[in-house]
Amino acid sequence: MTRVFIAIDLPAEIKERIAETQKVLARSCARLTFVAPRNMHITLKFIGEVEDEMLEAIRSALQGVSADPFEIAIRGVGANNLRRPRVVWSNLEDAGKTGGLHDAIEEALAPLGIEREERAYTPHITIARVRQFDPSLLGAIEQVMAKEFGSFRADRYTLKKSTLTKQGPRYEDLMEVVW
Ligand code: 2AM
Repeated sequence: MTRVFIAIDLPAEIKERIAETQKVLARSCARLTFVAPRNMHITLKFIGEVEDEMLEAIRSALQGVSADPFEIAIRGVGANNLRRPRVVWSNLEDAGKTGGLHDAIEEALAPLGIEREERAYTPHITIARVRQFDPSLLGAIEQVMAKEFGSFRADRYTLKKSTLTKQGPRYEDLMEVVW
């Protein structure tokens, strides 16, 4: 079995800027797990554990799913719940294009029996996960809330393998779809 998901990668300079913001969040008294810069990404679709045969079917189905290249601006820091966050993330400005790609991927994978997400899709870049909340985290988020991390032209996505280890997840690229 292989644990897989589909994501858009980020330019190195954007990941570096997000890492600077992690330092500000680290000064709060909350217990946080930070996403390593090399692992930062925009998830398009989390699939989970699949057999080899299914993995091949996913590869074939994705061949036909693309978009026209589009601009993504990474701007602002928010959270899944601003009063008591569990996940701290950065938001995207992309005129809904990432959401459109997510829908197209779900459409292509549904015939394989891969379920659509019930929750509405909110494209984001996870920056930190909250292990233990402390109110000082809210002030720390406020300090970085308006940060701009830069923009880039999205023209590909990647099918990734995720291996969970004690040191955190390790991601490997299995396939890249370039538009
Ligand atoms: P997150 O960053 O919002 O937590 C790889 O695990 C990626 O898939 C993560 O970025 C994670 O999103 C996303 N994902 C979505 N649903 C998931 C699930 N049920 N389990 C693990 N990761 C999930």
